[in-house]
Amino acid sequence: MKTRAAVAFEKSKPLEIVEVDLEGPKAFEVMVEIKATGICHTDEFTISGADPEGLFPAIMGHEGAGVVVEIGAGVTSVAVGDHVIPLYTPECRSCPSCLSRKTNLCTSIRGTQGQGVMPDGTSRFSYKGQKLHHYMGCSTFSNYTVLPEIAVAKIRTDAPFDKVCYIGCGVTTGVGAVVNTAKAGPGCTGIVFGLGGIGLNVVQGLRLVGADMIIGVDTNPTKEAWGRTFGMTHFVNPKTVVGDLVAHLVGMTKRGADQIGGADYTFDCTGNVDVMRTALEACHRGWGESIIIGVAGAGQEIKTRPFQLVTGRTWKGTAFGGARGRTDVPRIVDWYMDGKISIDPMITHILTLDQINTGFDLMHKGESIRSVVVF
Ligand code: NAD
Ligand code: 022
Ligand code: ZN
Repeated sequence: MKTRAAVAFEKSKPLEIVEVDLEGPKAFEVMVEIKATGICHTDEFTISGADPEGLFPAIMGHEGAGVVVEIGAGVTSVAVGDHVIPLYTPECRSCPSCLSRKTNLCTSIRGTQGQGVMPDGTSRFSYKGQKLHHYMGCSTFSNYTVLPEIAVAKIRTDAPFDKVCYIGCGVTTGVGAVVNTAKAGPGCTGIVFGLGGIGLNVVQGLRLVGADMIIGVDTNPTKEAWGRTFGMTHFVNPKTVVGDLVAHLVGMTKRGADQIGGADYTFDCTGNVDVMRTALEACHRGWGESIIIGVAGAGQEIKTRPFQLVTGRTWKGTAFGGARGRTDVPRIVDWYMDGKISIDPMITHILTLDQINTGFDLMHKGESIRSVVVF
């Protein structure tokens, strides 16, 4: 069949909106009509050519929501008409990683996903006879896409596509980093570095678990109001701090008779390796945990003095907020529908597929939190 898609034909070129050919789902695959998709940094990272693993031509997009329109042989977990969110981190429930219960990084289709093809090694997309690559196993910048059955989460049918698509990446990453990776609880203190589309979701995750103090750190002063909307209690702009930023943050979080400062949990949501060091050193000696969410540029390295870890701080990282997609994503949709988390104000721009390149411009200018394309 034919479907409209935004295609990245070459690196660092604007996406072209064209009609592409899409083959139907093979065994254990499903075809999904994408109703809405968010535009995320990783799409931009790959399109720009900065991603050394980027493949072209390809159909990007990994933050979508839609409806199953066709199922391949052997598919049992979803049916035609089901509402789903595509998962760039699948959940097969049978590989060693899924069975370990220690990680959400399912390995069952990892190799082919990274090569931009379906698990059988072929692509379902083509344009004028030329193969197009899938992207992060999702390719949500297409009105119709094909995914492995294990890479879709079935969600309730009353959830609005143009909001819950954001649960496909940003919301789950931020909220999940707090709930799954940090396992933060009531009364904790947290520092969130970078109040963008991810950091604001970390802030609301901390509010959800009942944190006492939620400090937001951003070099852009307009982010203060954004942070407060989602539960941030204190704001720090590193540009206006006199002296050492770590000392300033530790000073703000002094508690107890010994007056040792530092947060229980800190989160890097910038992807900047210098910020990652600050985040580690701003967590509490003895038990503080610093969680890296931001994706740094290719070849970047992090550093700190070993003393920081010897004195009991823990450095962690998280992918997709540690969420097991098919299990956790439907619950996060419920949290949204029950008003436990909010999404609507973060979706600052709604675009048509033809306007998708504008979404990337808005991201560059820092004018958007999230732009969503509605098909
Ligand atoms: P964003 O651009 O919306 O937000 C980044 C924020 O950081 C901005 O508000 C910016 O002003 C602020 N910032 C930049 N430099 C800073 C500094 N030195 N100190 C303090 N603040 C600073 O980006 P986003 O959508 O929130 O994504 C953040 C990061 O998370 C990206 O690197 C993205 O690739 C990554 N990410 C990771 C995962 C994962 O699973 N680990 C998933 C999604 C996104
Ligand atoms: C999503 N991300 C950033 C912004 N939006 C993002 C990028 C990469 C990862 C997670 C989220 C990520 C962390 C660890 C891995 N990836 C490797 C997982 C593994 O090896 O099992 C990652 C993922 C998918 C892809 C590449 C890297 C891909 O499909 N190409 C989850
Ligand atoms: Zn993303």
